Amino acid sequence: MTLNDIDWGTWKARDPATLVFVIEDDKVLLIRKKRGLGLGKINGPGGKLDPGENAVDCARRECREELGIEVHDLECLGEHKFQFIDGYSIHCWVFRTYRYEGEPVETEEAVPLWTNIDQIPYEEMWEDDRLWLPMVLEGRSFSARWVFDDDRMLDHDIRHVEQVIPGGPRID
Ligand code: 8DG
Repeated sequence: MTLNDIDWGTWKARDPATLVFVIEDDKVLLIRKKRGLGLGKINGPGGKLDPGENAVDCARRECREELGIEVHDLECLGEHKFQFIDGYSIHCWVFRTYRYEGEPVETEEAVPLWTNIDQIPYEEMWEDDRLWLPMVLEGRSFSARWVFDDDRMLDHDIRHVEQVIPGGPRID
């Protein structure tokens, strides 16, 4: 299966979701995920939108639930359309911020990992992350489409865009 096998004009994800990258000095706040999709991998905090919730509210809630921090001034820099060949799909908005309150703590969902921006452990992350996380860290906006077989990347396309509009309230 490739990107061309999908009708992107009518594509709608099963689940809308978010990812957040908090930056402080030369470090970015990553997590080791203890449950959910991508269990065991290193990622940014984030997760699926709840019914009625918009992407910004979801991003803030996930940072609170996974790490116990309050994030502010979220800047939406990227959008991912992930299609898995088993039929699952997820539409993920990616945020960056330099402002947060509290100290990240381990929770039932995640272990916090302050990571040097030049030592990001891509080998322990989703296969696609090395292709777009540098853009987030540099503040370049993008829109990307991906085809995955489980956690194996089959096809992809990344475009630079002027602006990314975060997803509105989830309606189930
Ligand atoms: P749960 O624990 O209640 O089941 O779920 P959740 O916390 O609401 O959601 P989740 O399973 O953690 O949501 C999946 C997260 O994984 C979401 O933040 C988007 C993210 N994600 C993918 N694919 C990829 C990928 O290829 N790279 C990165 N970095 N993140 C990804 O779904």
